[in-house]
Formats: sequence, structure tokens, C-alpha cells
Amino acid sequence: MKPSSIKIIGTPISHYVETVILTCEERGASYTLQVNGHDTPVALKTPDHLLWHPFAKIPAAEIAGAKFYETSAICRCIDLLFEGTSLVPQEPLAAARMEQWISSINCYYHRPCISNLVSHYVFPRGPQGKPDKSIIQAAMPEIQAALRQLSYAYAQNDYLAGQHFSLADLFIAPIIRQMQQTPEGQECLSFFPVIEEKLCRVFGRPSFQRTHQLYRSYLPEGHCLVDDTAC
Ligand SMILES: N[C@@H](CCC(=O)N[C@@H](CS)C(=O)NCC(=O)O)C(=O)O
Repeated sequence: MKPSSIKIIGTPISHYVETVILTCEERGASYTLQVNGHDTPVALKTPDHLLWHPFAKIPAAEIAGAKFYETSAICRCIDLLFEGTSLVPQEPLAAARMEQWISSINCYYHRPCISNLVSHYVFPRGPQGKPDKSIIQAAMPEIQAALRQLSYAYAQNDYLAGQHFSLADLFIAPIIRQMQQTPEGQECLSFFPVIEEKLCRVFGRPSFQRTHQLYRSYLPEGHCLVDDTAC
């Protein structure tokens, strides 16, 4: 079955949405974005949004007429539907390693690295409209512990699943790229240089460059990310 264009619900500011876009880009799937306040609005937390995602999160997607939520499920579906090199290793141990990393990223990276760090620079809510440094500082031990594990993995292999570029790398790359735009993220990453060394090859892929461009174009006014002049 060759699906028609994939409809992605959510803004590319979300690293999870970026992962879905990256998967489409890598697998040659055409897609459209429905972003709250931009093209066709599906407002977050509204009854409309709940029809797409019962827990009011992004992303959600429509693929071949079926609605899905959960990034991993969406990316797996896209990977299976399109011809060409799969982003899921065939070899069982490598496939399990990929799965381990996707689950770890959801459980141990998203909250400290994004909710407690990056999102405070994207949507500053502290004094004088600046990031709330107390929340960020409190998250640093957990962020360091997470990056340490990631650095062990990238020190051993080129990709998280071993020699096979996989969905796991597409889950972590947008998180690390977003962390690079915060002073605390930059500092913490400087202690684990192998992470950026290995991820450079993902950042350099045309899929990533297109997706990151899209991410930048949706950043809100007043954000405090460091490699931009907005703050
Ligand atoms: N388990 C979900 C997590 C999705 C998620 O947490 N998305 C964030 C954006 S990065 C979100 O919707 N945040 C809005 C909120 O929590 O209110 C997945 O894998 O897709």
C-alpha cells in the first residue's frame, strides 16, 4: 500500500514532531503539517485536539486514513509503509537496542532535557521574562546522568543501535540540537564531546537540515535560545 500524504498534527518546535518529520524526510514520505495558529489550526487542549490525541499531546498523525498518536508508533508505521532502507535494524539485538533507546529517551531524557531546560528558553516564564534558572539548575544532575549514558553508547558505536542508523538517532538528535541552544546545555554537552561528534553526521543530513530550518521558523517571538538574537 502506498499511502497518500501524511498529515502531522503539531508544531515542529516539539522535538517529537521533529522526529516524525525527520522520519518522513528520510523515508521519502510526503507530509503536511497542521500547526496550532499557523496553517490549518488544531488548537492544543481543545475538543478538536482531543479527537487526535486523547492525552492532549503532540504529535498525532493521519496515515493512510488512520489516526495515530505516540511518536514511536507513528514513525514505525511510516518506516514500514515506505520502500527503501529501513530505519529499523533487521538484526534482533540491534532492533532491541534501538527499542531500549527510544524507551529511555521517552522516560529519562524528555523531561529533564526539554521540559526542565529547553522549554524554559523557548517559552521563558521566569522573572523579567527570562528563563527560570532555579528549575533549570535543579534539573542539571538528572541531565548530566542522562548525557553520561548517551556518551557511553556513542563512544562504543557510531549510532545508538550499533552500526545501523535508526529511529533511535532520530529521537535523540533534535533533543541534543535544541540543548545546544541553551547555555546550560552547551556546558553540559562540553563534558561529553563524543555525543556531538557522533551526532554531527545526523545534523549534517539533508533531512535534519530541512527539519531544523522548519523548527527555527516556528520559534515564538521572545524566546531566549542562545544562537539567536531574540534575547
Ligand atoms: N509519549 C508521547 C509524548 C508526547 C509529548 O510529550 N509531547 C509534548 C511536546 S514535545 C507535548 O505535547 N507537550 C504539551 C504538554 O504536555 O502540554 C509521544 O511519544 O509522542
